[in-house]
Amino acid sequence: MVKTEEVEDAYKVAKERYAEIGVDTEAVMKQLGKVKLSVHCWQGDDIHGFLFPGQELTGGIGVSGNYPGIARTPDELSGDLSEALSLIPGSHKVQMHAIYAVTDKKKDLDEIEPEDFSYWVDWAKKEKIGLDMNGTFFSHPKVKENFTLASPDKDIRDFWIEHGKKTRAIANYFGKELGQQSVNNLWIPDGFKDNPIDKATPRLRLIDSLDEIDKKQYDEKNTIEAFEGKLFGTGIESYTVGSHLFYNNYALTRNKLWTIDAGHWHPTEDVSDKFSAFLPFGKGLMLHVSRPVRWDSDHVVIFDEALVRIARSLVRDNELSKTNIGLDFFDATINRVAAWVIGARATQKALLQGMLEPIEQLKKAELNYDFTTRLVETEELKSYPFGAVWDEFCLRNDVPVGNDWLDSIHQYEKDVQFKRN
Ligand code: RNT
Ligand code: ZN
Repeated sequence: MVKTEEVEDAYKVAKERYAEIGVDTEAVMKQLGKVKLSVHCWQGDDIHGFLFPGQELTGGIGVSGNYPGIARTPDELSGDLSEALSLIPGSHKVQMHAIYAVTDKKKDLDEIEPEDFSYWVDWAKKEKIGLDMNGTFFSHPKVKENFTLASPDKDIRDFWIEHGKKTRAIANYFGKELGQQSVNNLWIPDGFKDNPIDKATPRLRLIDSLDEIDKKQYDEKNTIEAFEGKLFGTGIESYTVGSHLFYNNYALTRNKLWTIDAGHWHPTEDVSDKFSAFLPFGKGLMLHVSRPVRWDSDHVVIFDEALVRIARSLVRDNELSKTNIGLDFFDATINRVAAWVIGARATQKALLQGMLEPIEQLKKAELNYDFTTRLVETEELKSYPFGAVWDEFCLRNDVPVGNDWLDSIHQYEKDVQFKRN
């Protein structure tokens, strides 16, 4: 167990070191405490949901691994989420997906209503958190040849349009009940494995479908839509209807949010460079913080350079207030509760490191063409004692410091997860 006095002593030293360069660690911890992450429910059960037991995962995404203890029921999933949230400092949100509706009736995706999510709203009230929403446009027989909203078949499009409308009513209910705006994210798999002849018409159909879904007005205090594009999916390599440029333009012209999933780009692209190119024109961003390894593999987010860049850009460019930071990864080779905690804590650490910089000073150096100072200071900052501030932040937020949270996971496995079979 990490000793409290040691954490406090180390923090005192770190506070001094940062004060010397004009960084107020107390103010930074306050700032970090205000950043809500939107933790994705689907890491807990490998994106199965509860509406269609046994349904195969489709849409060109995939989960691998079979670590014991997967959540199989709403109570198991909400229990696991509560356990994860208890190990993540601060107060956050949870992202739902349509397939997580909890109902005794046999309902399809075009029939779900707000009441089918009352289970989650009651749970969120207990946890004192907000909920975000995602439509589920995959893992369903009405996905025809990988097409949904852009399908050439009117009946297929109509089914998914109705689904989209239902998700908006549900997100509106989340916002109303929980008193926090619920972001309703839309991602569809539509696209072709091989080279299409007509790239234009599917996109025009998608525009019509989206406009139809969004016809009804909802109070933005309660909900707003976000649109997530992508480069490709497995089996959908040659053409994606909802590409990045498509949704960038759609979000801009409809005054909605654009979702940037960190795994949806060419591996050498720096997604953090896109925020400041979109935000001067757009309403805001939703992020799906993820980790691609060679492809859109959705590995658990770790404290790596790509994550640090994302966090630094948000902080340095003052974009936190216009950005919803959601997580999106799924790994079944490790404890699923630990996966949430690893990804969330890594994201917070990256934000903290980004905040522990003399940003105004660095901006001044840059304005004065003093690139030597810029490089020296940013390099030296990397070995400043930010870990001591992180530990203090955990201590003050009443969550385990350092590796100590692994003991909680082992205990939870023994008491709860490994008893499931
Ligand atoms: C797929 C998208 C999408 C999904 C979730 C489960 O590539 O990233 O966000 O991961 O809807
Ligand atoms: Zn995503």
